[in-house]
Amino acid sequence: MTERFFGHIIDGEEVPSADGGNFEVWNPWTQDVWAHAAEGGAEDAARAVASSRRAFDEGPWPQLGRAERAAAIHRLADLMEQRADELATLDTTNMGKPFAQAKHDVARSVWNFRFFADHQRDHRGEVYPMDSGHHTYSEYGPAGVVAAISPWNFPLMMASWKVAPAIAWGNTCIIKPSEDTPASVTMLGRLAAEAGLPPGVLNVLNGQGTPAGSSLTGDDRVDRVTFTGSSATGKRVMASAASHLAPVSLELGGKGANIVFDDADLDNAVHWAVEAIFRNSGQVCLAGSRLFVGSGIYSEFMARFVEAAEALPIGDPFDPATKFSSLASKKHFDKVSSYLEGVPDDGGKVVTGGIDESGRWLVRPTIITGLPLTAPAYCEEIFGPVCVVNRFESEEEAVALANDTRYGLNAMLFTENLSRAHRVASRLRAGTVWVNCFFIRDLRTPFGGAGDSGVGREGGDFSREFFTEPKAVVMQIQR
Ligand code: TXE
Repeated sequence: MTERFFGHIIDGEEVPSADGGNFEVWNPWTQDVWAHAAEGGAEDAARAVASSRRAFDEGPWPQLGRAERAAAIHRLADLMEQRADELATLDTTNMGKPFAQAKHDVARSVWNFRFFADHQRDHRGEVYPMDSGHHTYSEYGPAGVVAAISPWNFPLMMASWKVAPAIAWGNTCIIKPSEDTPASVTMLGRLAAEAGLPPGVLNVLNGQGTPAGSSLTGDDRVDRVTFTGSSATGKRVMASAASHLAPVSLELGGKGANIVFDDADLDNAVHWAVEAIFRNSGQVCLAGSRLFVGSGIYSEFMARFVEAAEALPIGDPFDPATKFSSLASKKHFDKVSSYLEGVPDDGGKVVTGGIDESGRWLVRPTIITGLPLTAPAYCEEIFGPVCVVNRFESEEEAVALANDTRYGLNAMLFTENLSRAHRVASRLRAGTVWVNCFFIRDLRTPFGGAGDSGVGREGGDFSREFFTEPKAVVMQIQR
């Protein structure tokens, strides 16, 4: 047993599993077990839900004034800021992302808490004057107990997207981080207790999807289920929540289209094409993994894109020079590798990259051309540093190619033609479209996807809709 241990955080205390079970936590760069975490079972899940239920039903959290609740969440954000290096170290060690990116993720997580704390504090309701001599106003009360299930690609940040709006709106929350990355979210639970959040407002349950996650989603004391992960698991989560009619918010996978028109600013387009598929080693639901390039610039664009991909500094994620590192786990390395192994048989050409020969769980920045539109590597989410490229002749063809997918999370387009930018953005079937940029997010705006990319939207007022139980109060004004 290593010294480092991540327990569950229940009722403000860090506790082991009821049966004493635990699992190994890996460092994917060194390929060592560097910690253990509590293996949550049905009994632990039930205990966490009971704790959050009590904290909701008996208070004080849901009844606190908005300013007081905001202040408590800002205290948590302050602590996260003070311990940013520690949190980032946990994510880099546990997941393998370059330390500078992990620091950036912590900063964004802090901002999520601050944003939603202030958003609920400052929010305004609506009043509807009625011709009948009444008026109706809306009230947004907390929904109750939220079960949140988060993935491993942005361990702290994805958790913060869920936890921050959930608790800001007066709910209590149990978060189950991915079994691959329990570290930073457990620390978040410790910091919540240190910040003085009442016991049970934020519980952390560690463990596998089944039984830990499924015990949460299927518990009829849970009022909302928010999940980020694979489309296949999302369907199971939705079915489980349906057993007790808990509304779900699902943020699932993607196969983002990136369209570069002939009139694009090439420096900008190449820069973002690289970021869009190789940041976080491509383990991003928003990755621009299908790239479509106008035939007039195809040769020049490809030469520059390949050169930039090959120039990415690869190495130890704690080395400040590193921009690209290993994949997050052996399981994930095997998945990405299996897609690459199928490429030659499907007629694709690996222009650069491929599986690294070092024995690490490393796939180099990979660019593939010539794949048929039905090949698994072309149409399925690989979730790795693998970009499939096609050329197009017309705007019509580019839009058709981009929309030819079961996913609908995001798309990007690069053009200097303003009319085309608006026209194409409007025709793309995607929850977010970036024009001449990538990865920019304003937390007030809707975020989510269509088709296999998910159900619902989060962000700003969209999060309010999900994490509250809106009520209409009808007042008689004239007798
Ligand atoms: O995902 P899972 P995995 C995609 C990506 C990746 C693939 C598999 O393509 O290769 O999913 O990754 C919990 N009830 N994305 O296996 O299974 C699980 O413990 C309740 C896209 O990690 O979806 C973890 O906490 N919970 C993505 C979380 O669900 C369950 C991010 C995600 O696991 C459960 C990650 C169950 N029955 C992967 N089964 C994105 N959208 O960004 C599992 N879990």
